[in-house]
Amino acid sequence: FQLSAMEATAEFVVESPDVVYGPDAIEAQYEYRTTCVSREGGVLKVYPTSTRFTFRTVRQVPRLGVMLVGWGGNNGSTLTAAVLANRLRLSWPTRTGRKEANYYGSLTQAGTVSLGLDAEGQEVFVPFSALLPMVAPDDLVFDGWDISSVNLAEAMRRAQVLDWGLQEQLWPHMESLRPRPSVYIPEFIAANQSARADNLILGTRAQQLEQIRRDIRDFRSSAGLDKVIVLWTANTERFCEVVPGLNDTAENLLRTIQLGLEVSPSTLFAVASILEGCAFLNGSPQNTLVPGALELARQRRVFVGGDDFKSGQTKVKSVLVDFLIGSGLKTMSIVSYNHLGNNDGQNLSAPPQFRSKEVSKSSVVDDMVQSNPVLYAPGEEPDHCVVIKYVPYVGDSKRALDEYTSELMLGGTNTLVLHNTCEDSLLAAPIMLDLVLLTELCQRVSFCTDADPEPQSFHSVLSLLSFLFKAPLVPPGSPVVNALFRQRSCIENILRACVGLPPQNHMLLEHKME
Ligand code: NAI
Ligand code: DG6
Repeated sequence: FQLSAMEATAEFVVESPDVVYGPDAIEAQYEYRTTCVSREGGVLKVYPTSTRFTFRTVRQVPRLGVMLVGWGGNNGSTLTAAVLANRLRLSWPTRTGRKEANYYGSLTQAGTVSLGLDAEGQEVFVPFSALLPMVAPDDLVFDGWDISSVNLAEAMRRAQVLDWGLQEQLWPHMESLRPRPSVYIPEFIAANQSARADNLILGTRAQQLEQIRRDIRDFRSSAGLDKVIVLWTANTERFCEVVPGLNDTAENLLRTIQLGLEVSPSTLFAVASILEGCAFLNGSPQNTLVPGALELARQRRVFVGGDDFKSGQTKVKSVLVDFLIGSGLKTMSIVSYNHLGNNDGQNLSAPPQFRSKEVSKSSVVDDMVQSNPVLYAPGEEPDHCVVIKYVPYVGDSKRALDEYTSELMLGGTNTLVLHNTCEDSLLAAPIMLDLVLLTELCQRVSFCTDADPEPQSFHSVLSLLSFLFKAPLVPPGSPVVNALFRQRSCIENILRACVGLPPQNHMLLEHKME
């Protein structure tokens, strides 16, 4: 018996005539094999298809800046602290011993992929980040906005997420970091947030938009950056209404801003980012990326992604329900309760903001239910109830309780109950990291096919990021995939394609022969 190997060196080269490592780019010829299904006279006919792609990945990684909207919040301050702690190689004492900075929870930094079997028939693993050249998280440069003026050191203390010994060491490095003033439109977030709104961009909507754009340009030039990515990690807003003439097209949305009609702060940030050519990612549940913003992103060829980080309870749900329904059990009831005591929880205690979160947390099993017509009749779905309560005492240490009830054969019932306690922001921070690193990588990938030799990028709605979002945005007409390991395979297999490797199929046929 031999353990699978994790290589000491993460570097690998694909030895194949289909893969060329040039000085500027890696070029890979790739055969995309899939199937096309058609309904013909009551029979499903399945046609295997094959398309030859050429993938090109620029090897040079840029100096990357990340602008967080809501920088002074729990997620924003925790992510900044995490990167600094890793960059400075910090360690600190705790009651259970010394801890060292790491990137646990990050798919790219702490996940691995199998390259294949070695001569002994054992799998060889490398870190996910070794698949293609990626920005190193320690090299990220942070900036951002917050309606609250406190500096990042005070924000870290306010968040009460990190051990004191770590906070003390980080304090001098974070004290000078100050969020830029931001756009506050009180009707979009809970009234209980008004006390922290002391750092505001005033003026008309058009002037606010221009200020955000100036901020992005200022950060890019003053920090000497090649690229900036903007990530919304500010409070959850209420949904905004999608109204023809107001925000349904790019032109209407831009006019709405000029006229000072209704637009949410998050949409204003999305528009500013897109106009500056910066990818925009939405880590909260509200419908920031209204049709007009999506059209603008497409016109300007800028990536957008969303919605709502998939960090804890929903991540488990997108594994567990996949397991249940995928195993042929008929899940009939899902009840998800949680309570938390951080500022996010306080904001979500207001009904319109809770509603945004309820929608994104509830959509996550739809594809799994619809994938199994053996179990579910058309239109049939499990009861699904989502409850969130604000309990200040528990702070960022969120408690999540779940009950899944499924039907077994011959009238049996299977009830699973889960209890999870963890620091919410320590789950979210590595997801934020993966979002920016993968988005940046996707910006360096282009591809063409034999039929269409014109190089193109991925669709501006970057659905490859679905693994990281509760309610993934996808291009119009594209299926939404929520099942976590299908989402992970999508990222892994596309990255493998970029270095000419076949999709990971887990068949291990080598070990199924005599
Ligand atoms: P938080 O409340 O600690 O931080 C949000 C920050 O945004 C605050 O500092 C607030 O002052 C600021 N803010 C509010 N409106 C703003 C605006 N218009 N412009 C700039 N700043 C603004 O919340 P936390 O825990 O950091 O979460 C942030 C967001 O991420 C929330 O929407 C939350 O629902 C979402 N989220 C969090 C997850 C987690 O596991 N922590 C997972 C999924 C989503
Ligand atoms: C309470 O649900 C607060 C929310 O912001 C969640 O903590 C966050 O959306 C994470 O949700 P989940 O379902 O991924 O744990």
